[in-house]
Amino acid sequence: MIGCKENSDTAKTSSVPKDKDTAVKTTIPIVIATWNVHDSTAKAWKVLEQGKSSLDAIEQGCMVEEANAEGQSVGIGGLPDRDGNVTLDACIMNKEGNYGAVVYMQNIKHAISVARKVMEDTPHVILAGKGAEQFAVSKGFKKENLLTDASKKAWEKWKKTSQYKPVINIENHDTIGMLAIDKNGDISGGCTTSGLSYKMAGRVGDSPIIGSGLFVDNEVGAATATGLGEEVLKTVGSFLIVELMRQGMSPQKACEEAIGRIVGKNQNYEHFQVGYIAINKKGETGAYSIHDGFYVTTYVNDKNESTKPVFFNKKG
Ligand code: SD4
Repeated sequence: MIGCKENSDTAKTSSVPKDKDTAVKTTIPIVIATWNVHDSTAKAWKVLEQGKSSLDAIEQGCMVEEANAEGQSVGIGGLPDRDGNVTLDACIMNKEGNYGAVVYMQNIKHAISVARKVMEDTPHVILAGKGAEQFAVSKGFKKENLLTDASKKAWEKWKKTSQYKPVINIENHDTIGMLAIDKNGDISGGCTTSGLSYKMAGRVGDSPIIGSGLFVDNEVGAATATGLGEEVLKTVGSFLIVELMRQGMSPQKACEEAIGRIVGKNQNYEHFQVGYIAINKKGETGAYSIHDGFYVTTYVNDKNESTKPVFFNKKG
């Protein structure tokens, strides 16, 4: 077992929080991820247990789901765009605030690892499409067909009734956003996805975009998103959450505020889902979504558990 300790860093003070602090108190090390991804969090925890960095934990944790051909939202087996092409988006951020991403990448399942290579081995932060694929191949990644028979069948069924309309729906997806704190108290994060199913060709969501699908500030905390990326992008949700935590808000309140920004601007929020998770430097966590149905997996104190966070739309 990892020697867990209370992180002694004190939160920065601010006049922002008015309500009582509803953050879940935990210890470090800790891994938290969007959705029911026990195998991914278990792998990340194992890496932390070996004393490795939160960055290694994030990469290796996300890789588990990327390699799972049965999961239809990340890596191989991801549902395709409306033309039948599987295109992946991913990003990673480390404790120094460095960031790497790939967008609209095809034929390479470990998008999170390519994103890490972009961060570590290039002077750039984002590579897109063919350029990302060529870069991955130059780094030794294997090209493979990511469209499995099951995802092809699902796409063919969708085509029969969809009239080729891109989908915006409440729960068609399980993007992995993962945040971790290692035994040194350093925070990293990653986000990997095949994006919205049956999206238009060329569409890129929030997941690989810094500040939207993911943001990490090792002095403050980190946040990541799942759900309809267009709404997360328009409100720069993960950056917003980290900045609110910087001002003293708990991770829970900050997630609630970021969802509040979205629902406050959208009367049609019944038709889409967004969920956030966040962690602060002390290892306190928060999670909130617009609708019921969102899950969060947390591995801490040798326990790997999924919970259903509170949500905004109590009527739904
Ligand atoms: C996107 N945010 O591409 C992703 C989709 C997602 O759970 O997270 N689904 O918009």
